[in-house]
Amino acid sequence: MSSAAGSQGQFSALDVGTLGKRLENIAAIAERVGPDSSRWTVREVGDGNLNLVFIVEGPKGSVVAKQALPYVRLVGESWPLPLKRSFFEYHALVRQERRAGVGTVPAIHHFDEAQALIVMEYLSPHVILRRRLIEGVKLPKIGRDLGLFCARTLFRGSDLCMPTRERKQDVALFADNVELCDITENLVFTDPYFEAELNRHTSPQLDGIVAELRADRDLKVEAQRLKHLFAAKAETLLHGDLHTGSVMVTETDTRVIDPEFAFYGPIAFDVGMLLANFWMSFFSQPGHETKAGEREDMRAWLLGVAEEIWATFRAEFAHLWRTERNGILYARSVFEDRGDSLGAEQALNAVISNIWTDLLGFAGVECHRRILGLAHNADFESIADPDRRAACERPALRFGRQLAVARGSLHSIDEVNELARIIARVHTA
Ligand code: SR1
Ligand code: MG
Repeated sequence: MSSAAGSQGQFSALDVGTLGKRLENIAAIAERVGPDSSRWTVREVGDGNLNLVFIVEGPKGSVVAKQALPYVRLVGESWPLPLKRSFFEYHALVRQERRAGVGTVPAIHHFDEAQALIVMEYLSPHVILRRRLIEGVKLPKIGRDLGLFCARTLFRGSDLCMPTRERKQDVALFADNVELCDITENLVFTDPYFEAELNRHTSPQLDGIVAELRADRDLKVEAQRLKHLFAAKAETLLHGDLHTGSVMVTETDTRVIDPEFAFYGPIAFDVGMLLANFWMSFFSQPGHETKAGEREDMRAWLLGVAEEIWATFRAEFAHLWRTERNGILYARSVFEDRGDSLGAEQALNAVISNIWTDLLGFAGVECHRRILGLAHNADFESIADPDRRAACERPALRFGRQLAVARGSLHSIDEVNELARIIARVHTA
């Protein structure tokens, strides 16, 4: 695997005409795709908010090339964004593969820091998980795979497990991902709660509830407390943008992609973001029905996935707590080595309980920002009829408000799923 050392001069944005020449002399790529780039086919397929993504196919095989642009693609050159996000994505992928296992993220074939270019495994026939959920397709392994991914990456990247010198160096490395954190700090925690310039929502259908939420003092306070937590609790290396658009799937395989928002933050953030996207999918399903009630089964399945993610996360986190708790936190010298295994279990329960309460808050604000902010999600956006879309978005907003404000009194995933069902029934009209 080549690295930043193989960098090829000043940054220039690549296109389908120039990418082949850029890559053909890199042995790791030529071996996979074939030696002569004139025999390659290159397609630009990026539909995300930030980057260029190319599929490169040749006589021997295929790769994906992802290049960061010096601005936010969704908005344009008026919003500059540093290329170094590619560096953080590369380093996050390396750590995630080490912590969650080979085959949980795409394999990396080449990284060119100056060109902000990562060349990686072409995942095929994988598709973006969000797309499958919109189509109403159930994926049998998804809950377990994502629960394990979260537990393993988040536990093993924390002071519960890592040698603290190594972790502190890593905190310093990722602390420079300032601009991507700034996006989250503004778009997730702040902008939805006032009339920020880039906000939009389904209007006029949602005008009433939007005004109500923006005048809701308890909600605003909770959103700012959650932002405080996000900014101040450098607990573990996060993916940082773990939604259903950051996961590629087949029936039998699950890969987490796109960790360019990676930085050291609270364990609960990734899990909360992820669960919020399954709950939003639950609320969006009626908008994709061709006849009433058609997606009831899918909706029940989605709530079941939320349950499975949390159950798997908890069980794996507990397993790692008992077997890999070698960091500076909750030292064995205080508990097990003194014959106090019960003390270690009590501490585990306290840690899990904090993660649970915090993740509900993060899930709540994620539901809000995808409906009120700049970056909406396709679950709702692909419902063309605005009345129908608003009928799905409204209960999701109510649900998000309850998660953010009343999270301290929601004690189990069953209670939260029941809340989703009740709100869906009562607030759809
Ligand atoms: C300006 S970037 C908007 C959003 O896209 C990314 O996927 C993140 O979710 C970010 O918040
Ligand atoms: Mg992304």
